[in-house]
Amino acid sequence: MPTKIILDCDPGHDDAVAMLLAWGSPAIELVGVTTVVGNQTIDKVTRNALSVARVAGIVGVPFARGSARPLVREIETAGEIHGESGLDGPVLPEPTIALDPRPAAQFIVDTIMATEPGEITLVPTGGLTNIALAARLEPRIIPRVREVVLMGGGVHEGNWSAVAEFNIVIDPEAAAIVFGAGWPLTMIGLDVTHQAIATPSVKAAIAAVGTKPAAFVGELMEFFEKAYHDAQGFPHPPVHDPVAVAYVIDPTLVRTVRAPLAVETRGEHTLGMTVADLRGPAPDSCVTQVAFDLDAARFWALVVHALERIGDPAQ
Ligand SMILES: [Ca+2]
Repeated sequence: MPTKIILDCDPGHDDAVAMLLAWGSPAIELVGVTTVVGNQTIDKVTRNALSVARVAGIVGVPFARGSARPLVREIETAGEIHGESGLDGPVLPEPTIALDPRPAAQFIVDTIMATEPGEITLVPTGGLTNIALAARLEPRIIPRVREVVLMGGGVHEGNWSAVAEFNIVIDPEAAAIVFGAGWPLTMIGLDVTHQAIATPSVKAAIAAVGTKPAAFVGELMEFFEKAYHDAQGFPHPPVHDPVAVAYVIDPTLVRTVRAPLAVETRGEHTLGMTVADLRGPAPDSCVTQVAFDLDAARFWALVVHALERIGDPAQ
């Protein structure tokens, strides 16, 4: 049985790859895509999600628009990494599917309450605003969620500050709610996603798929490479978000360590830091874990396989 996921995202180049991986994998049933302010404004990332859906031929999956701003803080976007549109590089086709009328948090609540306990895995790859709002709107979802597998944070690395990662630091209060909710939670942070590098051989393998969606990913990676090089000095870009989806497909792709996790919401220099307590074995009550090493070859093979399965959808 494929694992049912809701992908909560802010496309975003790596979010787009995460969507394609989720849609193309036989191990995943994509039951919804929700959008959240992050890499760009909610209008832009929502339009981007719908454009990616058209590229990938995603049909029969509800898309719901989420929060336009973080819980407490002002909006902070990542134009230097993702461009003015949030998905600069390829031509983005006009969306053809209509949004679900519900706000994302309500959609998440309704979907979880309408399915069996333990059926839905939440995969947030943006700020955690929608997920925190859903947990507050209907706390009964918390014990019903199978697991939260999020891209965000890092134990030994930051990218938006010395110690904080973008998805966490743009809405640290929401992250604190989600990390502390009590549901099983796996943090796919920078320690592992900085190993998901789109190297020249990875790009060649994607190009060799020879389809329009694969070419679309190639164009995304071309922009992403230049942006990551100019902004953060990477020779080739780390493609963070699909690692969270890949973990759901095959947890053996990463090494995880159970550890209590907390989010810094007040630090003068450490706002948005994810603090993992790695001092010895985690207590039995600990429901959180953090990912470290990635089997990058098998990860990219999953992405290529998903693109092969998607093929060239009718437009
Ligand atoms: Ca993202």
